[in-house]
Amino acid sequence: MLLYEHPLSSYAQKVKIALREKGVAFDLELPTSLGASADGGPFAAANPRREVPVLIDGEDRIFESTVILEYIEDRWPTPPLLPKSPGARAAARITEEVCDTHYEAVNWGFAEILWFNRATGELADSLRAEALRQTKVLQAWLQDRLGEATWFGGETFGWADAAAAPMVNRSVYYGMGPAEGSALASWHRRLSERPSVVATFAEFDAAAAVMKDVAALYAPGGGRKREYRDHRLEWMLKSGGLDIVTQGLRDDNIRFSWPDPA
Ligand SMILES: N[C@@H](CCC(=O)N[C@@H](CS)C(=O)NCC(=O)O)C(=O)O
Repeated sequence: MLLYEHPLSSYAQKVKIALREKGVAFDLELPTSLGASADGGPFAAANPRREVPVLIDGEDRIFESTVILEYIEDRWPTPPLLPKSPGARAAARITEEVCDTHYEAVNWGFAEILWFNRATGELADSLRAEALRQTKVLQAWLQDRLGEATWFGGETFGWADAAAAPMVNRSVYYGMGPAEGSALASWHRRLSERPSVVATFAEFDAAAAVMKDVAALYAPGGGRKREYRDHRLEWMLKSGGLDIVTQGLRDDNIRFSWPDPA
């Protein structure tokens, strides 16, 4: 079992938490071609989008973190991460969907400034302020779904917890975590004690500590391109970062999703 991943990827973290909850052994590999224009190699062959995570299980090569999570649940049903009732299963999937699209895009946008230096001065300030404002909206939405429960699904840690964990933890890392004393803050603290999450967050912290060096590869002339796709691209545009996109096109250090233009 091999997982192509990046330790900072919230999608990869969600998958690692699920595998670890189920006690499945796996190897981790950061694809050397991630962000590079070269598209050869087994990673690109497994996922034409050239995005992590990708799970390789014998002949099965699975990309898209939600599809991977479904595969994990089918292949290793015990302990289940999805609840039993159709309504509760749908609720867990909705939490995941919102985290993967809306919340992740905000976290990504903040990192474009923090790590990838895509804006300075007033533009950076206004994008950071916008990220903070939107983070509060998303945390209020999550808090409402959590209510007073221990986990998003009630008594048992599950699907929605695995999906929301990397998102909220990233906000905490940014200094934009849930308000002290809130139910969401207590949930984050509880979560951070689970072995599956401890391991996954430790990998995140180690990678975040060297991120400034990695970012140089994505500077103009560095040879790597950041992927500006769907929700992330929308975040940049709606939050006031249109100039960042046009500058990235001029510098040729952003890319859109597959298939690549000629
Ligand atoms: N919808 C995909 C999104 C995966 C994704 O965007 N992964 C990012 C890392 S967080 C990536 O690999 N980007 C490719 C790149 O930056 O070149 C999923 O859920 O797996």
